Amino acid sequence: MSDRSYRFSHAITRKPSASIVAGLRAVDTGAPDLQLMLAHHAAYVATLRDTGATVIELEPLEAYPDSVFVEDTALCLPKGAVVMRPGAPSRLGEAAEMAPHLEALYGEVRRISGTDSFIEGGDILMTESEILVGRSARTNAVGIAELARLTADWGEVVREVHTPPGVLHFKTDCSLLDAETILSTVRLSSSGCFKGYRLIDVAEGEEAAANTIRFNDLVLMPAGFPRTRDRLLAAGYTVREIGNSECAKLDGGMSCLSLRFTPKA
Ligand code: CIR
Repeated sequence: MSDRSYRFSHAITRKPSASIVAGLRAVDTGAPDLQLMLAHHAAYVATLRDTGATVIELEPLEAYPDSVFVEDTALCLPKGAVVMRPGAPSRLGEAAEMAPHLEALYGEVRRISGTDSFIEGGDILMTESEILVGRSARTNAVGIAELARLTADWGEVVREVHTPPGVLHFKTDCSLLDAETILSTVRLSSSGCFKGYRLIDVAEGEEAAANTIRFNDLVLMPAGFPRTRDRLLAAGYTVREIGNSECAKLDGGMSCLSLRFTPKA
């Protein structure tokens, strides 16, 4: 067992820019407050660093309102990184902005390049044995097939699954807690896509708590979901709650804010 899916030496984050107020959102519940988002973001980065990891904090990108959500731009694997092709037109250019940072760390960086291929990191859940990719409004079958082709010689197995209708990304509704265990909403796990894994359900009415990250010894989860937090504590996880009110206005959560990896030279 490699623990590749939750033990990492590095993370990349990007500070939110003032243009964040123009970020994409499914439902408009008001503009995010930049100062509060910066404070939450700083707490998130500090928590990643508390685990001993090196966190590379990139400068804000004003031209891309959603660029704080770096997860969507790439998939970092043990043998190399793959630059994504986001399905949101306003986010396409973010992937190219990330590529040089990955090239500085990884020996090999590949790219999703088909003009019909769309795929965002938020739809991808890497486990110990496979890569689950949810088809969604941002990720299509062509993009998933290209990812499978690009990573086959790295020994990766890609499995196409479905993101629930009306949910932004696959990982909006689930996260990996350890090599065997997945935290999920019932609306997602009832599809049967996690057969063979141990499942912990988020509490009913706390669906927004499903997007957590296991990062080394910690589980980072959004603050404000006490029943799901208590389930994680009861299962033995060490939990850190991070304010997420401003990212939540833009459908973002814990996983979206970082790329997590152990670079291979
Ligand atoms: C978007 O709609 O693309 C952003 N407002 C939120 C992206 C969240 N990313 C993620 O779940 N990986």
